[in-house]
Amino acid sequence: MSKSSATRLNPLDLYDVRGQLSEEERLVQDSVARLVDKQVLPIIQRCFEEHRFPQELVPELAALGLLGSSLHGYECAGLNALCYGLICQELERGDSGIRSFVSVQSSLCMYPIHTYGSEEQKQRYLPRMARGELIGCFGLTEPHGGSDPANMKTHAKRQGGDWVLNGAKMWITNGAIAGVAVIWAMTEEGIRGFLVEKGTPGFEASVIERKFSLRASVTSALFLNEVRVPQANVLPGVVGLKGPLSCLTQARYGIAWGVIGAAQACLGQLLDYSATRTLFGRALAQNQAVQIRLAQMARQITTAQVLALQLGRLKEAGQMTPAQVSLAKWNNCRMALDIARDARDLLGGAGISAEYVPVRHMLNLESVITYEGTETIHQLTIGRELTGLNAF
Ligand code: TGC
Ligand code: FAD
Repeated sequence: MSKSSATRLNPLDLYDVRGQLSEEERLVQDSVARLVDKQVLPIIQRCFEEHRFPQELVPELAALGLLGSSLHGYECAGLNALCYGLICQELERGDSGIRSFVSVQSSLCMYPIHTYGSEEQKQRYLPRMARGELIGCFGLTEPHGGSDPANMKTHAKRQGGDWVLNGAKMWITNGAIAGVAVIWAMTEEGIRGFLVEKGTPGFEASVIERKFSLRASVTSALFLNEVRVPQANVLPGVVGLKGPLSCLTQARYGIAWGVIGAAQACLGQLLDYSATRTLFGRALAQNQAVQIRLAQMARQITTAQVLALQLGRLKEAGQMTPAQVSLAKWNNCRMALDIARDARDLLGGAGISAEYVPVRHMLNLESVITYEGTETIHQLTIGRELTGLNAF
């Protein structure tokens, strides 16, 4: 006997997280969901196949206020932490590459300029970035090892009133399409942030080709060879590793929400597929072994949603800590990757086809679980929090 659909819970939101949202938060979620349904989903698989970031969507993202959405002033929308999370969730339901673009622009470029920049830097960059007229990238990782940014080789030395930068950055989202790069470099005083504009002599970006993951996103290598930057382009408000790490805290928060969207897309498609696929005389979904796997996915998504919701409330109250963010980034990325892989399997041969979303999400999530701190880095961060002992 089947249960009437009227009495059933939303399978992608079993604990009614949406019911916890304010009217404004629901409006933001709905408007981003519409954008994803109308403009992202129809083109994204082809973009992935063609290894192309759909840059034509940037004005649409900007028009909805999604760039620097939680910043105040400078033409930014000033939305709350839950809105930022919901934006990431809906965008990543479309593709991790689109969410990546927004994460980098908002949390990794606009946030440091807003938080650590001079008034002149804020005026010069933020409104154009909010309008999508200027794209940013964030250069922290270096070719010799991204997990340990304290061991940075890229350096900047004072020369007269300027700074001269030398070094290289690797795996940089948006790098080759960015008009401005936030480059973190070692100085005599410690790590500092430099705003390096496209076209500055000695500064080059090259696209990393042949990726199996995040193919609808631009990933680049950056090269700095005697790049001269004026003092006016140094972020005055922070010195030390806490500068870039505080930006990562913002972006990791968004990822903890974003990957829920990828997992929901996989489960949603799998529920439809398993209801109509008939094997051994009954729907695939009518097998106990299959229902257990579906239930497991719903449990994991629900747990991730509740975790993200509480993290958002802590953030809104100004109480969120980096270790709490690490737990959510680790848990939710692992959850989404496991679900994407299992959904791919339950689609059988169809699971490897571009007609279905899980394999694309699965491949993307291999990057998402690696960037912004690998799973191991977040586990060790929790370990340090629990024991007080640094095992890095
Ligand atoms: P540690 O001693 O822990 O900290 C150094 C200083 O930083 C402070 N701090 C933080 N501040 C703000 N937010 C955080 N999350 C912070 N974590 C630490 C800390 O208090 C200290 O301050 P102070 O004043 O005492 O100096 O540093 P450590 O060298 O032991 O490193 C810790 C570790 C391993 C956790 C850190 O290096 C790390 O997170 N490594 C992973 C690197 C990473 O995540 N890279 C990401 C690159 S960007 C990217 O991937 C973008 S993908 C974008 C996309 O496409 O979406
Ligand atoms: P490594 O640091 O060399 O790590 C290799 C392995 O060793 C990992 O499994 C790691 O978990 C493990 N490991 C490291 N330390 C320990 C330890 N102490 N104990 C046990 N295991 C350990 N970076 C940016 O700065 N800006 C960007 O915009 C950006 N975008 C990215 C986009 C994509 C698509 C990708 C894939 C990466 C991006 N990154 C970016 C880089 C990303 O942050 C790094 O890849 C990540 O931090 C890991 O660094 P790594 O690749 O050098 O691996």
